[in-house]
Amino acid sequence: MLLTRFFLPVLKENPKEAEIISHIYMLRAGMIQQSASGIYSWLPLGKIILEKVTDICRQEMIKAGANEILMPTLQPAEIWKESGRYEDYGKEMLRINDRNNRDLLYGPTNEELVTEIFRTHVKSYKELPLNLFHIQWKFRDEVRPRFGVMRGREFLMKDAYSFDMNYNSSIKSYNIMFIAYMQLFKKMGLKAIPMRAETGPIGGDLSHEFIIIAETGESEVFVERELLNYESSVTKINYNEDLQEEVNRFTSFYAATKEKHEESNFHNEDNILIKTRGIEVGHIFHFGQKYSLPMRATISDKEGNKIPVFMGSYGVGLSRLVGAIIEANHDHKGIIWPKEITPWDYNIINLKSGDNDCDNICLNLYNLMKANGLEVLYDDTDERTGAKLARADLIGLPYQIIIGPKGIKDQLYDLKSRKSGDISRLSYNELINFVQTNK
Ligand code: P5A
Repeated sequence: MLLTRFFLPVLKENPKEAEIISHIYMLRAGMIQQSASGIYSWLPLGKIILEKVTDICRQEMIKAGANEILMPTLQPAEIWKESGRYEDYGKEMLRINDRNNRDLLYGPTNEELVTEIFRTHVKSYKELPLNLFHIQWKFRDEVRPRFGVMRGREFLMKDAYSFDMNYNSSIKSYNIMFIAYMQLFKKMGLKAIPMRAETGPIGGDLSHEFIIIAETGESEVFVERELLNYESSVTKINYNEDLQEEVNRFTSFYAATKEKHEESNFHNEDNILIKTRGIEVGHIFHFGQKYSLPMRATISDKEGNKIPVFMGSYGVGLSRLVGAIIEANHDHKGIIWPKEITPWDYNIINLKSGDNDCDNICLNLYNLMKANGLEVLYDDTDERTGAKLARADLIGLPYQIIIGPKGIKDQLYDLKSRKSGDISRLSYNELINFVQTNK
C-alpha cells in the first residue's frame, strides 16, 4: 500500500477527551472517529485491524464446529417479552418504535432471537449438538460509555449459542468454547486468563470471563500468582474429544472477578493471591433451560419426550479487543502491533520523496517485496523526516526500512525493529535476505 493513497488522518496532539492509552493512540493513529458518545466510525487502519481480530475469532469458531449465521441488529420486542427480559433489561436497551407502531429494539445480545430460529427448525435430539454464531454490532445504552471502543454503546461482538439435549452434553459444548477462547486469544498474541464470573442479565449457573491483565482495565480481579506466569498454550486441540481435563488445567487455579471473589475459597498456602485489574475481552455462560423453557424451544429425545433444549452463550468483544491489544502492546511513541495482528509487516520510509535515487530504490524494494508476498506499507509522502519517523512509530508496524540520501551514498539502509528500537544497517542484498527469511 502506498501511503499517499491511504486515508490515515493522524493527529499530532493527544486528544483531550481520551484518558487511556489505547483510546489516545486509536484517535491519534487515525483508526477511529467518534460519531456520538460511545459510537465510532472505523477509519481504514482501524477497520483493517478490526477485520484481523474478527477473522482470527471466526476461524477458531469454525474449527470448533460452530456454524456462522447473521442475525439483524433490530429485533422485535415480542420475543423479549416471551423470555421475560424486555422489562428486566431496563434503560440499557435502545427501544425503537416503527411507523406501524411496532416495538423494536437494537439488540444488546441475541439469546432470544437465536432461540426463535432454533425452535422454528430443530425438533429432534438427532440434530444436536448445534452451535450457531454470528458477528454483529450490538447496542447497549451504557450509563458511562468511556475509554473509546473499550466501553462503547455500539460495539462489535462475536456471539455464539450452543444447543444440547441434556446437561452433560451442554457442559461439553461449554468446554469446547472455553478452549476455543483460550486458542483465539493466544492467536491474537494475547494472554487471556479465564476467571469465575457473575452471570448478570444473561443468567445461568456457570460462567467465565476472559481477562487481559492491564492497569487500565475496568474489572477488579483476584488471581493466584502462578496463573499469571502460566503458559496459556493449549496444544494440539481436538474439539471432538472430551476437553474437561484441558479446562481443569486452567480452572484449578484460583481466579475470580471481584463480584465472585471470596477470600476463604483461596486455599493454596504456597502461593500468593494478587489483586489486580483487567480488561474483559470474552464472557461465556451456561444457562441450561433459562430461555428454552419460557420460549418453548423443545426437542424430542429418544423416547419421544419433549424437553426444553439446554443452552449456553459465548461472547467475544471484537471492537474492545482492538483497544485491549493496544493496551498490551505499546510504548510512549505509539502502538507496537504483534505480528499476528499487524496490517503490514514492513514500513518502507522514503526520507526524500522526489529524489530520483531515493524514489527508485524504495519503489524497487516495494515492488520486489510485494512480488514475494510480503505485506508492505510504503511511505512515499513528501513530509519532513521527523514527522515521517514519528508517524511510523505511532502506527507501529513491526519493521521499518528507512531509506534516505545518506544511506544511498553508503549503500547501507536502516532496518529498525519497532519493538526493540534496534537499528541494523544493511546492504541491499542483506536487506532482501532478511525480509525473505522473515516472511
Ligand atoms: C454472551 C454472548 C453476552 O452478551 N450473550 C451473547 C452473552 N455477554 S457479555 O459479557 O455481556 O458481552 C460479551 C462481551 O462483549 C464485550 N462487551 C463490550 N464491548 C465494548 N463495549 C461494551 N459496552 C461492551 N459490553 C460488552 C465484552 O468483551 C464482553 O465480554
